[in-house]
Amino acid sequence: MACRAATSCASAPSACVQVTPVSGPSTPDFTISAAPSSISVVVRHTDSILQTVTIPATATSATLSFWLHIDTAETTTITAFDTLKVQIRNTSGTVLSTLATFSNLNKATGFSQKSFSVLSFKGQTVQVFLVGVEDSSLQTSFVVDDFLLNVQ
Ligand SMILES: [Ca+2]
Repeated sequence: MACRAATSCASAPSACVQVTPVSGPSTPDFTISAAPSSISVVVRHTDSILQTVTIPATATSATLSFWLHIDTAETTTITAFDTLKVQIRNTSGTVLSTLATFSNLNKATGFSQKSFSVLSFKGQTVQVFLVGVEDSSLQTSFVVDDFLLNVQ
């Protein structure tokens, strides 16, 4: 992936300009700083997905659930280098609540189901927003599937 190529730029700075930023939201994917004697490259890879939903005002329960699998090349058991945030945002994109933050520390075999009450947003149209951020080395994959919003 792009991170690998950019990481190797430390030893071949001229190659850095060849790296094409991946698509993503407003935050820059690449920060490049140069000093007289060195060039350092920091790669920040951000991906996000969202789904806009309306939770009926008459709801008596509203549960968001999905399945999540995390695999990573990170070996630390202490530091969250790569994160996935599950958020509720308004339709302007302002974060109303961060329901959970997962990271490389949560790596596991197989999928597990996560669920959150979103009843407090009844009567509103909101975005279910997932944003994953990786640092410059060692990939982490946040794999999500089977989103459900169960309203009663
Ligand atoms: Ca990483």
